[in-house]
Amino acid sequence: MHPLLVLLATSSLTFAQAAREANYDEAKVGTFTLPPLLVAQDGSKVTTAEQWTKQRRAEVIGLFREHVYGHSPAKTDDLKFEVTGTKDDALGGLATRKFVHLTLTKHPQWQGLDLMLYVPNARRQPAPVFVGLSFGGNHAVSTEPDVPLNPRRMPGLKNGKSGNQASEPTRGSEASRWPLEMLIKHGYAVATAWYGDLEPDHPQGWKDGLRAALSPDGVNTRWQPNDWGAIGAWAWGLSRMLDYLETDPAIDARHAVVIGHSRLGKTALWAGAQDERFAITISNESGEGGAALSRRNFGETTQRITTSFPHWFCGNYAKYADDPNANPVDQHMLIALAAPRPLYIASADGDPWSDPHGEFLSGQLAGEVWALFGKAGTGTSTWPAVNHPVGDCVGYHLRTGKHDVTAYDWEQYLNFAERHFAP
Ligand code: GTR
Repeated sequence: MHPLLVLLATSSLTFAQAAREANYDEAKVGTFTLPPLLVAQDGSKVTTAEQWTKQRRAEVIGLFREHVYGHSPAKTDDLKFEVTGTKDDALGGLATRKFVHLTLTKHPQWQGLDLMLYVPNARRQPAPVFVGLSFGGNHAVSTEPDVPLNPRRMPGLKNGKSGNQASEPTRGSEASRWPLEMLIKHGYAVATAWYGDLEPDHPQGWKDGLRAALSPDGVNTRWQPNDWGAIGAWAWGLSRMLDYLETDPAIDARHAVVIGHSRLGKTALWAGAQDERFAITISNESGEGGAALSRRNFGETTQRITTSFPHWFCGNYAKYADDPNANPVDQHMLIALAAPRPLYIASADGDPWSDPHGEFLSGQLAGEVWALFGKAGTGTSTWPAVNHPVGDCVGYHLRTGKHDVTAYDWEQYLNFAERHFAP
């Protein structure tokens, strides 16, 4: 069985148990003190946008590197893009679809990433673009029969049973999360790739991904506690996708929106925090280790996530499993790293595991950094009712329904992007 399936199979029971046993009672959250966002490490108060930009921002990003996601390597100088297919009448003529194979020529151990790009044919100028990774691969995002199945080892379905290769029954299986036609009709391009191309999602996955390829010791690497984890590798890949998009004349890469759901929402937040070329960041139900405050004992906890998914983070993060209060950061500080660029946080009321209220609070508290730039964040300190989107530079909604990405979510993201990208 594929190691990912083994992981899921072996952890699902404990997982269900953990989910049942987690605290879902607001009255039992208790009190906690968050690390101050606007006090620099030398004790000085940060009161201007300039102080934030020149001093505090770098400190906060450094803390996240050291204690949560690890330090990622800089961009390498060997990125190669090869267009492997173009179809100018995709989606019934609405879009041009392109496949681009990204590799690192000096790091051939990494097999590379297959970027799938849909660009609206009706555009009069280069198109703004949503950039995000998928759980199931390009053939799962699109229903089009000529999108190649991912050739790599990945969880798939063969004759209705789990297999190690992608197969036809999984085609379009993630399409409801990627409403390509809707986005194309609104004038947006969509660039996506399978996250497993960057690193397969299991504790040993790094050996078959970017992290081993970029490390001098390859699969024999002994990771230091502040070295990057899988989220770091996935986020690094999003930046390389943007490197390609900057070279494509059909794309307006200055209007790139990085988006992700759940663990890939955590990834989008980390990518948007580090790479300021992303004009907007969107977190869809990213939960613990994403938008939700770690110090709030509600739903998933640092203890739980570092036990189930240790490979997502740097080793140091596990130090805070028993005491998130000892962590020098909390997630409102991650949200703040997007400022002054707009950022959107979405929660769902049927997804208490992600701590919707904690996700809102992060966004609301991060607003003090937007305020330094004379901009408003969520615009309210009251957690809004379901299906009532709020926010200026920090958008937020709590949708009805389960942990998923739905058309409702995308409608809000389109409104938000259109509002902020309007000339
Ligand atoms: C869960 C995990 C969450 C979230 C989710 C997902 O099992 O506990 O933090 O990331 O997976 O990515 O679907």
